[in-house]
Amino acid sequence: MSQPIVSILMGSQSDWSVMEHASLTLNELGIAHECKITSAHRTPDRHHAYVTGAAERGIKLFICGAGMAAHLAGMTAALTHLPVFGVPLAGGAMDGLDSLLSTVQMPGGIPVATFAIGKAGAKNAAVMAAQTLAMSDPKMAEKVKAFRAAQTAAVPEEPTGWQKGAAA
Ligand code: RP5
Repeated sequence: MSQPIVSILMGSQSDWSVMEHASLTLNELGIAHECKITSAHRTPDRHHAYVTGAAERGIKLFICGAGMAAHLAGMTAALTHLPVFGVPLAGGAMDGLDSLLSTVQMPGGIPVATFAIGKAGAKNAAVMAAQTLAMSDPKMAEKVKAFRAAQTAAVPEEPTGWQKGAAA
């Protein structure tokens, strides 16, 4: 097992069903990563210790998913010089709009690159992680190109279920 270079953080076990799509996509791209539950609110000391020790263990960027008052990505960005990708998660009374605004509205100087709410955001954060790593890794660039080509090839020209030739 190679050394993890991407860290996927989430605020709760309840976030895993969405954040696993980031992990699955990193697996598809052959990127070693680790997944941890560290809550900005419920486990602040665990979060602080993990994030501040990550760079020296070889982590190159973070993907952080959280819902409701989603401070996980912002708190991570506050503690590290590494890039932080934020994934707002749905749930609660506002169905993800609360976490989108909590994640994206960072003060100047402490950026969080924020993705779509939910599964698409989790997947895209992983693809963007690969694209970011590919800037200094030609082998990773080839993996990203292969991933994109396979994705394109998997799109059918006609929808399954269409009754071709049926009278209007
Ligand atoms: C956030 O609160 C978590 O990221 C999660 O999305 C949300 C609810 O957490 P649970 O009450 O389900 O543990 O901190």
